[in-house]
Amino acid sequence: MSNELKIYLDGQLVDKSDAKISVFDHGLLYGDGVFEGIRVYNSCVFKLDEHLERLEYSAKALMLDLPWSRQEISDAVCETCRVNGITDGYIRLIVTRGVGSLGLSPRSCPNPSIIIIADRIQLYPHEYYEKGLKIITVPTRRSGPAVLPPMIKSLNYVNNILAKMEAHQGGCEEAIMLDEGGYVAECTGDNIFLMHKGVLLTPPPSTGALKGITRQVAIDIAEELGVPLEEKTLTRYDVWIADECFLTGTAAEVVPVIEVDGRTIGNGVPGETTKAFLKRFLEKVSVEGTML
Ligand code: PXG
Repeated sequence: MSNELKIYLDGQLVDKSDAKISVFDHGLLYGDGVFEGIRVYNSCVFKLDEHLERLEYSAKALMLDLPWSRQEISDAVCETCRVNGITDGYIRLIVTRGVGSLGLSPRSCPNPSIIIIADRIQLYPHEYYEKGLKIITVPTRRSGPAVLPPMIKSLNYVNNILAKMEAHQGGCEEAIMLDEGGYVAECTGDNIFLMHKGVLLTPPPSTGALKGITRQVAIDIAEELGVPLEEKTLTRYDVWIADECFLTGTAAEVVPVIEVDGRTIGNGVPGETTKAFLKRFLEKVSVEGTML
């Protein structure tokens, strides 16, 4: 056995260098497929069931029949972590439409493929959490439910990649994407929260955002900490005048934002509520989850 990372590919654990899929896979040809980004903390997979439910919903929306039960996928995720000795890391679970002929139709793809990568996580620089992020609003809009429902976590991320590049061009690491109506949707890979006059605000996911698993954790924390929460349509103005702002996502966890579009948020340092949420989040991930 080599000491290479093992990748789960259609029921087999194969060396990273052998983990290859066909150039005729519609996941590659058309971005036809779904994925999840999941974290493992302290030998427990955080919110695994919630991620697998969202994967099932994304697949259902794309009429992609998953030939594996939730338990089978869950077991495969845990096994992939175990064989690689990943106790704290990042899991990328991908289901592609599978191999077919050229042409959009998924009818030529009888068998979806499943890929599970479990690797060590590249953590964001510590200073993001200490000092907070500066972000900007970018021109690329999040697609609305009439175009490509943003709740589907599909392999089509070019919309978000355009926004990410616009963020970089503006000297920022993250960007606010507006929905088709010009309201705040989310960031390129994170949901957004504001604190204003003691109330926590976040856009409803129905029109322009992914229903983030970490977003739901933040909502749970608000309840635990007794912070009133409103899911409300938000404008850039609401963001500019907020007392605090933070982003949530599996990769980013809970990240403070201290400047948006050149406007200082609050005092220009991570807010007290944001810090309390991050602390509670880190407590939760260290004790909850599916044991490997
Ligand atoms: N919005 C979008 C568009 C996302 O892709 C989130 C919000 C946050 O959702 P969760 O469920 O993670 O709280 C996401 C998640 C990556 C990566 O590799 C991206 C995500 C998650 C993990 C890793 O860039 N996106």
